Amino acid sequence: MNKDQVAQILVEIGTLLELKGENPFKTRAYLNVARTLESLSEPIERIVSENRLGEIKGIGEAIQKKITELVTTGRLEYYEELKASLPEGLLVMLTVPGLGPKKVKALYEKLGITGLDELEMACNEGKVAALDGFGEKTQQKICEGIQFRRTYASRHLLSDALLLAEPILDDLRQHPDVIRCSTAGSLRRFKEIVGDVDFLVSSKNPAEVIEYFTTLPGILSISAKGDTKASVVLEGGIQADLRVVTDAEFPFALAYFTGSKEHNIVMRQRAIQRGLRLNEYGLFKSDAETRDPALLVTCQTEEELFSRLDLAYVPPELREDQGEFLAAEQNDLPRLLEWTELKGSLHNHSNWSDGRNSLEEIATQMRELGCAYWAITDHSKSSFQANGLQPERLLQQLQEIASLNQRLADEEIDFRLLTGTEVDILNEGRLDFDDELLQKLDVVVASIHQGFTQSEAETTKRLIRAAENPFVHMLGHLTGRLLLEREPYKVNQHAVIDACAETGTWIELNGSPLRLDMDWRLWHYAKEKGVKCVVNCDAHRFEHAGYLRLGAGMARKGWLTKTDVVNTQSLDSLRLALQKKRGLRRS
Ligand code: DGT
Ligand code: CA
Ligand code: CA
Ligand code: ZN
Repeated sequence: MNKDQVAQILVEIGTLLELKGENPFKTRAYLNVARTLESLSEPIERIVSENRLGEIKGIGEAIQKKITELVTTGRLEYYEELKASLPEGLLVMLTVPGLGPKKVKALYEKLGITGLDELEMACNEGKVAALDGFGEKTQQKICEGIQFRRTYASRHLLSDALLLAEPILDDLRQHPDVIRCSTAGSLRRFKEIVGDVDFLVSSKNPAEVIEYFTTLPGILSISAKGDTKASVVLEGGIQADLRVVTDAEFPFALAYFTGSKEHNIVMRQRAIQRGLRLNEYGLFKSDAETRDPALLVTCQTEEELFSRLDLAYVPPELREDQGEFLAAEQNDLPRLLEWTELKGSLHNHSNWSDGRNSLEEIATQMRELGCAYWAITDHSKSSFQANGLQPERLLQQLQEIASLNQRLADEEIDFRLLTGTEVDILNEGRLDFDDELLQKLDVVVASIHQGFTQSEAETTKRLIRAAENPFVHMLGHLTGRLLLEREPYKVNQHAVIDACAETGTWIELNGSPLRLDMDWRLWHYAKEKGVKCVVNCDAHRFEHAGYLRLGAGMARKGWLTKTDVVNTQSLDSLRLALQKKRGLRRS
């Protein structure tokens, strides 16, 4: 158990004691020791094994014993008992923004509340407001806090976290005491779901930066505030951590706090193999844990750090210990897709089905955005809940798009709408439109929108059958998952990828924040099989064009390059590519 983990348990003990109504002097002692531990410059294991805890100021004998037990056995009897002596729900209540130990204790003792549900009920009945020291306003705040907690818990969509993190990063960047700053953790690695948001700053004046950070707009409450780090709750209930380091430490801390843990482990091993030690403070010429500046191997940037370990720079998205070390050693990392290389999305909706905007509006907007093309793939007739198009309506739409494109051509504008459909894959794998109609369309996306409860074998067969249709260009949102909302349907994705490889069918990477489907973990396999990716917005309104960036980030995480992604091509070569599968079948 490392010092941070020990510190965290000490903090929790302090909180539990406070909940029990222990005297404040005792509870504060735990918090103080936790602080001291966090700022230690040497590993706690060594201090304990050399029996030197007593030399550290402010750690009394009782707490020394507890730390020793934690470090040597990984658990602490006293803590376990303390935890067991209180209802578990009280700790959960503490995670509601605005509720501290004092309030939770009062709610428990006076109203017998031991969990979120009971708390919510009591709020609804006005019982909380009636308590001494609470009142209407507090009750209202608690209600909102419960909602936050429910909705967001500790897993959040990447897009939500990015939306909150980017303005904060901008604010940090502008502060005169900030030398360098970055996001870190899973957000920087572009994981589709993040637990919390991590910020890293280098500064000569950490106190100023911490003060500034904790008062930024968008910060709901402060969970912890120390000399060099702070934890806060952002709007929407997302937790965020800030660490402030010296500028010399910055590249090392950035690599460390970007993770992943698995990636970090290998980095540290590589350092050891070279007679070095790597930690969050630096890379040191030493064969034992240290942060002695005299031993530091200076690196200005992460690039230098990687190079010291005989590695090419590994982009954050690839730091999952999924083969990046082998590739980086051989200088064989792919040049990852840039989102600006995308020339348009091939799966989008208009107000002809369930989208918001008209064809005309879409053409204008996407052209101004700098796209070269944009496919209109409204739903097919069986998706009646999404206002799917009957064949006659689709034919009408083709005419409208043709005349729109004619106007663009007349005005010598380098942009075209492409015609298309997102055709439903029906239960047995038949398509919702017949081949004769599909043949008339520039782009055909085939997706499943119903029958989610079929067996894996059935669903897999459905998708393979759709891929076998010569008029289907790509499969849309392969698993139907809605992140944090709906599980993917059961499907053998590898088998479907194999079928796509055989039939020359592309697979979509749906950039919608809830989908990001097909998952980044499978693209490596698809790429090996030669299956191309299409990064799509599945746009239902203008703003969704931004999903190109999210989708591209996921494509990067899946190791994809420009040539792996179909919609990086110019309109002319895209048209040829769209003809290819159909041509194969005819000859
Ligand atoms: P999350 O927040 O659950 O989505 O995932 P991360 O990866 O952002 O994890 P987080 O926020 O707990 O920590 C950020 C990074 O710090 C993590 O990716 C690696 C590093 N880190 C944190 N704790 C440890 C640890 O105990 N050991 C190692 N090797 N690295 C750690
Ligand atoms: Ca994190
Ligand atoms: Ca964190
Ligand atoms: Zn769809």
